[in-house]
Amino acid sequence: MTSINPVADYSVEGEVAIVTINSPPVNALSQGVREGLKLGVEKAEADPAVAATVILCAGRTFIAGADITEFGKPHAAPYLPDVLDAIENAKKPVVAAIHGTSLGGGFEVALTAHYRIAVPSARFGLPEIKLGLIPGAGGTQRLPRLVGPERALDVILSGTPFGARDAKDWGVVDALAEEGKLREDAIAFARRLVADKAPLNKVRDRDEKLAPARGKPEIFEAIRKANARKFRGFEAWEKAILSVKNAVELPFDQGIAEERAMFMALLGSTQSKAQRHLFFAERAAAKIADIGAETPTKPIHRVGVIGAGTMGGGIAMNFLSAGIPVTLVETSKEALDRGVAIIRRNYENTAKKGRMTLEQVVERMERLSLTLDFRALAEADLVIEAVYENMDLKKLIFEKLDGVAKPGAILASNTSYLDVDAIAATTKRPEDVLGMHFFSPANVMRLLEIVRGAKTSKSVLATVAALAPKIGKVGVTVGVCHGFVGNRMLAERQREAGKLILEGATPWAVDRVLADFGLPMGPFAMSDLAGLDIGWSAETSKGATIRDILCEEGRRGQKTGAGFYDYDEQRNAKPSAHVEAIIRAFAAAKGVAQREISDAEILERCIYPLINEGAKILEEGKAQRASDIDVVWVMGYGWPVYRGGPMFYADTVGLKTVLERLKDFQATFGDEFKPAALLEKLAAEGGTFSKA
Ligand code: 3H9
Repeated sequence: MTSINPVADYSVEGEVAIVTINSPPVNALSQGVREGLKLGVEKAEADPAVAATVILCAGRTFIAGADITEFGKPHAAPYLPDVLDAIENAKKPVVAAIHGTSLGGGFEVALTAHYRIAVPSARFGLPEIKLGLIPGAGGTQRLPRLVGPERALDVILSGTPFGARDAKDWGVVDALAEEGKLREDAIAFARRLVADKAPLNKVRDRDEKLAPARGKPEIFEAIRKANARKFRGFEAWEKAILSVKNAVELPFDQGIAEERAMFMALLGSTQSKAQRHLFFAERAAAKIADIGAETPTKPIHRVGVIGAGTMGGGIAMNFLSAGIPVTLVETSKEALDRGVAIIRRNYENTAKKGRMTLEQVVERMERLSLTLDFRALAEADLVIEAVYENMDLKKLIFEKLDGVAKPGAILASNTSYLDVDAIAATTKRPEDVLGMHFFSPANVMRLLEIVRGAKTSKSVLATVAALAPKIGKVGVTVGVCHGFVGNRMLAERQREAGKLILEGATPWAVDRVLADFGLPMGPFAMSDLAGLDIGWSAETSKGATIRDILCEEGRRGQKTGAGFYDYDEQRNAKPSAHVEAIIRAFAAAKGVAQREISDAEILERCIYPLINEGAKILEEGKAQRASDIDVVWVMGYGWPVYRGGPMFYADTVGLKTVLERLKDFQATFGDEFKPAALLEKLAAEGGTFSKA
């Protein structure tokens, strides 16, 4: 074995050269890997003893894509297209031997080889769309030639990997190797190619899967139409469709050139920068400054959940799905029955959609124990309280839990606002207490705010942080403050939205502006969906707010057919002139003058105070880093990924601009807009939140 460079080795077995890439953790296509591949293949070409080449990767995976950390920085030769040319134009067959994940540029390397062999557990995909990109090294031109444009677009637009068996069925790989014997099988495969004088198969020359689609633009139109909602706001989707259409209609070299041009343009776009930022933000969120790998974690074999309402049920499902048994506790049989019926129905619906088998539904339900006896929680390693937001009730529950839970058990509250330290203080073991704030629907939303109390032990925090990915969540560690990170910032937006409608913007205008910005829905549509009467009581309501008036009239949101909007039978929303009149009268009674309000003002009034609050959260150390706040907003509140989260968005707008607008608003509307000191400081230094 000889070393080509620090990340690539070259060896020869019989007549087969093996170029091994070894660049942990994921063999991404850094300069060294590109160089290793090119020099390795060239060496094999020049070596008279060699008749075929195998490209193999060491470690846990084949090449997982371009090196994302290199994006946006000056690029050093050799460039990927030149590497791919060297592979494809080799005169001796090149075989890609694949294990782990062959993604993005890594899959494109494999598609350039003349043959592909993979172990059954290998996975393939073009996830560039998730980074606001399209494949930029031939993926949009070669994959359609192997599997047809529709299936290729399915892979490219979903960004979701597919398995080796599908790859074999679809003609993406030529052979399956035995699990764990990839090297031997790939060498044997290469030897057979030599013995059979097998041709140098170049995917670029294939046409049989493209020909049937030629002259049929309706194929692409149908894909656009079917996904219009999903694609809204994103730049890369349309480019991906266009590029695959090029594969069908243009000569290969022209298709490649166009693909490269679109890829490069997207690489420089704010959208792709935002999505790349989130890729690293999601991974950074898992790291907690003072907690290293040496911090011991506790085993979690059984979880207790207190409360079988919507939240409790959803929380329980996360653990049941991850194979962890759950004891669900309620105070009445009716509540327990209702809760368990919802869990079962949710699973059965998933099964109906084909995303789970009926056996899996049964398995999950069998992991669920139901009880009215609080003492059953004694068996649990982690107990999560999920009753409604009432401090007295939560304190009572934790006091009782303290007497029941086994020593060392983790005691968590799913509170979305309340003081976790005050809750912890009701127990004799505040070091075992923390917040686990799930987002509704808790079985779907990926965010988990992990609320670190003043006394929470490192081991308890490390355990919950490690548990988050096991139950499909991205855990973000936050400090104790009212509403933590997400709801504390949301309150700023809600306050301004409420003020804006009094000042003359309609609820539909506010909702439209925020939906156009890319949020799934605006605050008023959201209130209607959630129900205006959450936390409202008919007995104490005195028409003191617009919400009170609407609820008193029976307009309690979608469920009653009317709220801020009117709803038809299919729950389609229609603006209500009646509500506009209510708001006008209310504003007049309060002495608020109404005026025309521009879309720009609506957006800035709703978004900038939220960003300002994010800056205060950072100042106070309630979030570890600005990117954690971005993760919270993208995963928990539907902030558009192509805008990277509120703090990243502020960076793209420019902190000086955000600061100036806040100061304008402060001068007009008062100190609710007073800029955070951190924002003032960064704006003065020309800094950004990302680099703060
Ligand atoms: C592309 O290929 C463009 C081409 O079409 C055209 C080029 C011209 N680069 O996720 P993990 C790091 S676009 C740099 O925790 P897992 C990651 O940050 C690219 N670094 O592990 C983490 O670092 P740290 C298309 C990368 O086992 C560590 O590796 N490819 C890259 O759960 C471990 O990652 C993709 O989009 C990278 N490409 O999952 C694939 N990938 O430990 C992106 C990972 O410091 N990657 N890192 O936090 C993935 O989807 C997952 O990482 C993978 C492994 C499934 C591979």
